[in-house]
Amino acid sequence: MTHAYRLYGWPNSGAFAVHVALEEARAPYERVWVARDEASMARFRAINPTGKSPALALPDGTVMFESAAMLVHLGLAHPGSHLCPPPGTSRHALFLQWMVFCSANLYEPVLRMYYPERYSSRGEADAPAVRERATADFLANLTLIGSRLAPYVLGLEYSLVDVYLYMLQAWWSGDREQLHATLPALGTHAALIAARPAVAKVEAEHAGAG
Ligand SMILES: N[C@@H](CCC(=O)N[C@@H](CS)C(=O)NCC(=O)O)C(=O)O
Repeated sequence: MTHAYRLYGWPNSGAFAVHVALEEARAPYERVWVARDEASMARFRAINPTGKSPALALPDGTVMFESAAMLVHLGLAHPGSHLCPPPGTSRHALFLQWMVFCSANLYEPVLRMYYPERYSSRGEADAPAVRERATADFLANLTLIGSRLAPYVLGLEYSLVDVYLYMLQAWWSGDREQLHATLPALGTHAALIAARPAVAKVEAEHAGAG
């Protein structure tokens, strides 16, 4: 019997990139949308103590949280799908660098943009200032990674860090067309990634559920 992965989360969250990775790997998986009511969240916290989306149960039952770690793991666990450079190579080192960069420097300001009241003891009172700073940080870090696109993050080699970047840039709270006009390489990158069948499939599924 083939044991499947089980991806938990909610639509249009960090589960998106992991969902694409499972599709790209052609791995057997089950997708579980978690409802946000108290009882469902209590059940989810028993699986994933952070209570954040996503969580990934591996085929042997091990449960992971942290989306970047899931993407690295899936890339390594499915070498035949060529979703990351071979481990131990300099290309893999750069893959790890950009995965951590995306998690620490793009996902992090996104959370400050969307949940600004959590980042000050004054709550809502400081939310506009927290959001403004987060937006500036997100844009600065997007500009840095955007300057390296040729056309993918790793040059001519597509990898799961492209899926991660695609998901994160889509969370820009401003005008996306304007963003791509300012950072044309990012616009080209987004169009390339959106055209991948796995991405289009997952995007339609999340749009239909969200
Ligand atoms: N570092 C975590 C962040 C996960 C995260 O914060 N996910 C968001 C959705 S994109 C979430 O669960 N938000 C709900 C909340 O914080 O209450 C990861 O990369 O998996």
